[in-house]
Amino acid sequence: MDSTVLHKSIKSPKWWRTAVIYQIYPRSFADGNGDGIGDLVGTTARLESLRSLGIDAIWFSPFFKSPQKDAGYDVADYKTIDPLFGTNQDFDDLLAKAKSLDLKIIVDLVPNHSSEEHELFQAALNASPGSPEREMYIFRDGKGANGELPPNNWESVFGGNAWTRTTNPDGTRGQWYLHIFDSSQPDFNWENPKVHALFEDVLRFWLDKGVAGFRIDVAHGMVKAKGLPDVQVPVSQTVDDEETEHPFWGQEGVHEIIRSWRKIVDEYDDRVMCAEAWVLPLSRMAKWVREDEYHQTFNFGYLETGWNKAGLLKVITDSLTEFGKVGAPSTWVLSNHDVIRHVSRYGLPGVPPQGDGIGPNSEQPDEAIGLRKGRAATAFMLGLPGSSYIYQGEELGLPEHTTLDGKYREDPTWFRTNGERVGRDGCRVPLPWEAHGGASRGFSANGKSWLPQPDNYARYARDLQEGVAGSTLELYKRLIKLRKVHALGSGEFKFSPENSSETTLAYINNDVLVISNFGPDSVNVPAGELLVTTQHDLTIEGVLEHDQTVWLKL
Ligand code: TEU
Ligand code: CA
Repeated sequence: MDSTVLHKSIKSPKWWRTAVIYQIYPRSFADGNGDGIGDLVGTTARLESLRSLGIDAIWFSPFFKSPQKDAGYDVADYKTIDPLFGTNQDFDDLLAKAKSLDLKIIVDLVPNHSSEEHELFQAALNASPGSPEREMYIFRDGKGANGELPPNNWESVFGGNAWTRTTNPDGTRGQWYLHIFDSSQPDFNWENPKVHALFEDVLRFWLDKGVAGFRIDVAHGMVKAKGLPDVQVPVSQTVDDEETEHPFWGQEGVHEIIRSWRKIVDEYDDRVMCAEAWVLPLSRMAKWVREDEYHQTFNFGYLETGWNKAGLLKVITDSLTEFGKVGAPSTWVLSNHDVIRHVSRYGLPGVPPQGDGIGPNSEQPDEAIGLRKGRAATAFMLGLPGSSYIYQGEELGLPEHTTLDGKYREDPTWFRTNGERVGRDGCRVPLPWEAHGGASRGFSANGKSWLPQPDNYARYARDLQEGVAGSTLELYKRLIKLRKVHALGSGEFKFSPENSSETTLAYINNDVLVISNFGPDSVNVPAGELLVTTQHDLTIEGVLEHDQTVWLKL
């Protein structure tokens, strides 16, 4: 470790370069009409809580018209709010209130696939092979004497085959269509200019409404290799070396699409596109955020690093170096709706593969140590320069629901693997707002909730933490506030070898020294004005205990 400056301070950064962006998973944030599913009216009523948290922007997971086979990532109409969540008017009202609270709104764009219920897919099913309707999606004849075998060996991310065979109107078997995700999510054919036109129109529709930008789902998908060749390497959802080509992840042609979107987005003032691209290593990920492409991309390398000193030292160095080379800010993220909540990951000796989840038969996390490490990890993350993402509930220290009964599960992963992989529902459970707010703890006025909360959620309810010194909620508020006061999002950043030891890692961002202790023993910290610490409120007495982070003013 040396003290090279890895990030230079930026004088007047664009808002998204330093923003703390809060992810709302709409069906689990707040229910306004008592059906047990979160919605826009419920969310609008709770918006002040996000203002007080101090965040800059909200990214909403999809709330568009959808049969909800993949919790809304199967979109049937990109310009209409699903009645489950409300109306387009409810969205306009939400946007207006957010604006009055100085909160920006980012919406989710799902361009790789639609729902099977999208009118274009229905038209394709009802049209004949080779027709313009079928050309909107990826239909192929099967292999084998009677077309009974799928066109290639591609597998669905959720398990099983990535192809489903259609049935003709006369009952005979027909062509196959491609779905990299669930069979209810047919992939669009991005070779077709009409698909480009469709999404350009969608972009403008939401930009004209005044959203601050888009989170782009499967942002490195869309284009498939010519001829749809078999996957050679074992089927994996990420490309994780420098060179290997993959027939459906990170094809060169995707960059052209992004450039065309960037032109549209740049016609508007100060909007942003954030890419969900599970691509590693970081040098490869950085190609998605070159000057004329996406503005930023979720740093999944950081998310996967875990609570360990050497790993964080490396991933931060690589991130700031690689994103720096292309002039993009790095982002930092620990949790989202696809991964086990980070406090629960840190409570386990090893982390299950992404998307697998934790079920009643799995090893159970240690809740106390997980929370402790989780708080320390968040404090370490929020001092870094760039933009940070927070997933709803983590500001409460909320753990994963790790014992959810199979009968409640909705993730397609659960169905497609016959329960072998329990899937992602455990991180999607509705939020506890009030400890004594009925069976769903204030999520819904009548106690309903589409997934039941585990008993321990009572301890994490927001009202128990509001204004309580040392609570996770107050810790997040303080970190986000200090981050602004000291301009850490755009700060000059370097590691601090002189303040690090064998078990601690220290960095300096502007005038703030951040130290985390990863080891089992307490260590002494240098004198300095205490700004925040993750284990004691306001007093520290010069000692940093295990799994604790402290911010000191230099
Ligand atoms: O995820 C894309 C993706 O590749 C993974 O995060 C995937 O969800 C995970 O590996 C499954 O275990 C995005 C969304 O974030 C996710 O919620 C959707 O299910 C998926 O796209 C399909 O739209
Ligand atoms: Ca509702």
